[in-house]
This record gives sequence, structure tokens and C-alpha cells, in this order.
Amino acid sequence: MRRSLALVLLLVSVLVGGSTRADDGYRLWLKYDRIQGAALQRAYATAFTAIVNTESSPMRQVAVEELQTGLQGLLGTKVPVQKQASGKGDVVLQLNAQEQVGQEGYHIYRKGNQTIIAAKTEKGLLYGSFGLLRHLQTLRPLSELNITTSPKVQYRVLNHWDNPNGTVERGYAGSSIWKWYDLPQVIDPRYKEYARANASIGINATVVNNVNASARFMTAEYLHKVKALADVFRPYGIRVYLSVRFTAPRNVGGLSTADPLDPAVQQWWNEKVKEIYSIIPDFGGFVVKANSEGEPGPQDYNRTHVDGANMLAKAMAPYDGIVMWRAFVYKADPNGDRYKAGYEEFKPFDGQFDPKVLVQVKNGPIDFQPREPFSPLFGQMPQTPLMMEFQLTQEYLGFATHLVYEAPLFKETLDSDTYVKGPGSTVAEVVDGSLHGYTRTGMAGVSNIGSDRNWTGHPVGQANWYAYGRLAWDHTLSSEQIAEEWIKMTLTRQPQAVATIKSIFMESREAAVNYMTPLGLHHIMGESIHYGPQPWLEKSQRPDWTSLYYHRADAQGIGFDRTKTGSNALSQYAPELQQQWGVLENTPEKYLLWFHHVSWSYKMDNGRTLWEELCYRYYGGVNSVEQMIRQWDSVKGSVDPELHADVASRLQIQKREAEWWRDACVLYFQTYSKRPIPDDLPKPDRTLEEIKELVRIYQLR
Ligand code: BDP
Repeated sequence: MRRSLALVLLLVSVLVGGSTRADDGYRLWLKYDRIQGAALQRAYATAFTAIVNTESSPMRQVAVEELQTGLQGLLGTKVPVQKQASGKGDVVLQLNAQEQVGQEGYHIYRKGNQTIIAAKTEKGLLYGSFGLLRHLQTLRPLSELNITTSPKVQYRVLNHWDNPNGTVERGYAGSSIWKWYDLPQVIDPRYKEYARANASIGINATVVNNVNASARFMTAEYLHKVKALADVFRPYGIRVYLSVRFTAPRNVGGLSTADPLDPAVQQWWNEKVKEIYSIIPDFGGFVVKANSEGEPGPQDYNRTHVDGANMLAKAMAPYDGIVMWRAFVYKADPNGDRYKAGYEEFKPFDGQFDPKVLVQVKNGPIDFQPREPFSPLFGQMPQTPLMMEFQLTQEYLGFATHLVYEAPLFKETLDSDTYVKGPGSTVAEVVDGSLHGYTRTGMAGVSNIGSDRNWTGHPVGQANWYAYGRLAWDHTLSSEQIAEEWIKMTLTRQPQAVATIKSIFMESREAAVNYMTPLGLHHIMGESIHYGPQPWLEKSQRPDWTSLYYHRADAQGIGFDRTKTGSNALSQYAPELQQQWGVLENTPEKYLLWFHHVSWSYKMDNGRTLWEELCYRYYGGVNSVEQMIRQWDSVKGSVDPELHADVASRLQIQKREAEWWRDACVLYFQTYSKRPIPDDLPKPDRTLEEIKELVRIYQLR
């Protein structure tokens, strides 16, 4: 009797909840759990009773499959796929050359009782199918089902920093999802799940290997492994790209040089590209990290970035492939300013690159810091398509233990005004090509994906993957909207909980900036590992890998003078910005110590001294984390228990480490300022020596 009762209960919970298994995050934002709420359920259920599809092709197939799985899950009823319209409740996939939505966009609208997903291409239909499902997953009314959208940039790329041995550079979510030893024979089911997730947000390109590239990927053996992935991804509209090692002709080609002007080298690349396209006919192209952080490049042969990039572009000429050449370069110059390096090296080449080349620029001039001003290259290379490179993996943002929602960081860069064509010339308009009329446009995100069951280590890492894809599609979306979508699709649809979690998300990036590097501090983290504080780092292999190089604290004050009296990195920006950021009083506080060496006694807008404000920021960062903990506790009943507990535990780690940062930085900078911590702030309960030792041990290899 008791057993049958248990069985009934189990059955009921399966029917209502969809699954009894705790949520381990594997399904990402494609959960399609049944919608609660009678009114909406009824409205949706009568609106979507069948899927009408007249053509069969692999891409149509996956679109229809997704629609069916999604609708059936959300509505809790069968939704058949049929060739004929039934005249009511049909979801119709319709190719229509007249739609003004470009090659990848779509138009969803209601026509009588039908819902039409219209597009010019099958790819548009695929994206439209996900678009419709997102609309329902986020509980939007049928009356708003009139959506016309198309991507603002052409190449929407994920960069995997994954190595052939299965490790991931700066990866914090397990090992690589690519099982290189097993490929091409073994096709992990994850590859398909990966493709679905990316297609759902419009990502259409994946670079599967690390920019610090192994030449192994240029061998036939590896190309066949990559082909197996390309075959899985193709119906999802995703093309595969490879990072190349510039010396591949020597490493695996038997040549004695990799000089880009050497005919034998050019010939080798021409043949290699031909071979690649014979194996992977829709291969996307190359990414190259050259003459950067010890990677080989054309300069090793007294050639330039242009020589190197154009050689590869020429090899691509017969095919529909591109070359993404990275501008992340900087030399070890004790008297220079690393800030200026990218601009100095690349700006002179504007207009000289082959049309197949895009130059890929990190969002900021240094390296993915919690906050950076935008790279001065944006806006200053009108004749060269510049791609944006963001980092999703949290190399400098607390790995997979800190909750940091990154959309506000991405948006801050994209919305920055370069002033190059007058006010309102935003970085986003540079990147989407509208400012300079670039013919090719792209955005890259350094992936945070790994083999962890939940893909990203920290469950909220998924939101960063999601947000990146959404912004690559449409940079005008707001961080709040994207957060709300992801939360509803992934965590909960309970309105109060959605609002609370959204507020945690929106606060999180500023919190991290405050407990790590407030007021424009940067690059004061643990050496090599890039985790935890190490503002006292004064010796390293290179001066620009130390912390003192960046914070320049002394008895007078703190910060890097990048105005005319200092390195004058500011001269790389438009005159409007030079005027604004060049004057201490006019510089936004968030960038203060990026551009000025500021006296400890300098009066901030709120009347505090700089020293006091620095202390309040560090303490405020920790307070924000405590607030996040309380807010997260308050949504306990609305989020899956396993997932809730996971985030809650990680928040505890985040709090502990925010306290490390606070104590380390306040106590260390105090050795220069020689000023007391403001009275109303509790004093650290450890000494600087103690925290140094704690961090030292933590950072031991
Ligand atoms: C830095 C990373 C390093 C990468 C490099 C790059 O520390 O591991 O190889 O960027 O982007 O942020 O090439």
C-alpha cells in the first residue's frame, strides 16, 4: 500500500515537474520545463498545437526537433510535426525571400491562429525557432509575438583555449570538452548539446583550440578529428575554426623556415588550406596569436603582422574563410607603458591588411581586468575590420568561485564613446561596422566551458556564456533584459525570485571591482595564477608582470600617470577623451588611477580623501558580497535545492576571498599612505605579513 502511494507520488511529480532528478545544470537554459499558471498554459496550449514543416534538410530537421521538444516540454502535451497546415494552432516554418531580415535574421508573427517563423534562409528559421521558444520560456504574452531581428555582427565566435592534452588554459570548469584522443571515432553526446546551446543564442563560429596553439592541429590526423566536430555542428549553423601556430611549416611541414615571404612557406600554407577544405568544406578560418607572449610570428623573420596575416589570407583566397589576427602584443620595456603597445604596433598598418583579415582586439588595453577603459585601437583603424575580444572565463574575476555577471562589463565597453566621428561614435558601432563601413564584422568570447557537468563550473558562468551570445547578436540589448531571460529560462520563473536574482547579478560586477581593483587600480593580482591579491609583487620575469608597475603607490599617492606628464597613453584617444580623462577633476572615478597618480589626500566628489575612499570601496565590496549572500538565501524556496546549495557555497568562498583582497590591499597600501583606516570601518583581524603568507601558500604551484 505504502509502496503504491510512493509510486503515485513519483508519477505525479514526474508529470508536474518533468523530472525528479535534482538539477545539475547540464540542460543549461534549454530546460523546457512545463509552464505553470493556468491562464498562460491555456493560451499557449491552444496557440501551438502543431508544427508545420514542408522541407527536409539537416538544418530544418534540427529546428523542428528543437521546436517539438521545446513546445512539448513547456506545454506538457504532444505537438505533432506535419506537412499540411491545419488552420489553427500551427507553427509554420516559412522561407520567404521578401523578409527584410538579412541572411541570418528572422521574423516571427501571428497570423490568425497561426504562428509564422519566416526567414530568408534555413539558418534564419533555426534561429527563429529558438527565438520563439525563448519567448515562451520567458513567459511573454502571445500579443507580443511580433519579433523581427537579425544579428548586428557577422562572425559570432567562441574561442576555446583548449589544448590537445585535454587541459584548458585559464579554464576553471574541468577539462576540455573535446575528447581529442577519442575523436573522430567516438562522438561525445555533449558535442550536440554544445551546438544546440550555441545555436540558441546565435553563435555561429567556434575556434576549438588554444591561441597558444599546437602545430598538431595542422596534421591530417587532427584535421579529421576536427572534421568530426564540424559534422556535428553544421546543422546548427556553426562553423569550425582553428588557431594556428605560425611556425607550423617548420613544426609539422619539414621546412626550415616559416618566413611569410618565402615562396616555399607560402606554398605550404596554400596546400595546407586546400587540404583543410577538402576535409572540412565549410571550414571557417584561422586565429593567430603572433609575436605575443613568446609565441612565434612574422617578426622572428623580420617581417610584419601584415606580411604574416596576408600570407594566410592569400592561402584562403579560393575559399570562404577568414583570418582573425590578434592585436594582443606587448614588449618587455621597463620604460614603456604596456597600455600603448597594441596601438603602437597595429595602428600604422591600417589599410594594409588583406580584405579577408580581421584584427581581433581585447576589450581593454591591458588584459581582461575587472574594469578597463576600452582599447584605444577601437575607432583608430577605420580601414581595418576590428573584432571585439571579450573573456568569458573568469581569469581575473575569481575563477569559478566568484559570482560575477559579466554583461555589464561587456556593455560598458560596447557603449563607450570613442568620439572619433563626433559624440556618439560608440565602440559597438566600430565593431558592428556601422561607423567605418567595415565589410566584415565579428566578436569573440574566450570560452568558460569545460567538462564539468554544469559546463561552466560556477552555475552563473552559464549566464556569461548566454549573455555574450545575446550581445554578439544584438549589442543594444540591456544587461537587465539578458539577465532576466537567463534567470527565467534556467533558475526560476517566480517573479519575486527573478527580481532578487537579477539584482544580485546587476550588483556583482561592481562588487568584484570594489573588492579587487577599485577606482581604476589594475593588474595587482597573484602572479601567473592571476587569482587572489598580490599588490606587493615587485619582481617578475618582466617588469609589466609585476604589480608595482601598475599601481605605482608611494608616499605621495597612488596610480599610473598616463597623461602628458606621464606615459601619455591618453594621446591614443580622440581629443575629447584626452581632455576629459587628462584632467584629474574631470576623470570618472572608475578610471581615476588608470590615468592619474593621485595624492592620498585628494578630495573625492563625496568629500572623502582618496585614501578613505579606497578603504570604503574595499570594505564596500565585501559588504556587497554579504548582501548577495542574504539575497540568495531569500530565494531558497524558488530555485532547485542542489543548484541553490551550490551557488550558496560558492558565495561563501567569494566572501572569504573578497576579505583577503580587502585586507591585503588596505594593509599593503597603508604602508605607503601611512593613514588610519576610517574609524567607522572594522580593522582587519590579521597583519599584512599574515595575509601575505596566506596568499603565498595559496598561490604555490
Ligand atoms: C592572458 C592569459 C594567457 C593568454 C593570453 C592571451 O593570461 O594565458 O594566453 O592572455 O590572450 O590573459 O593570449
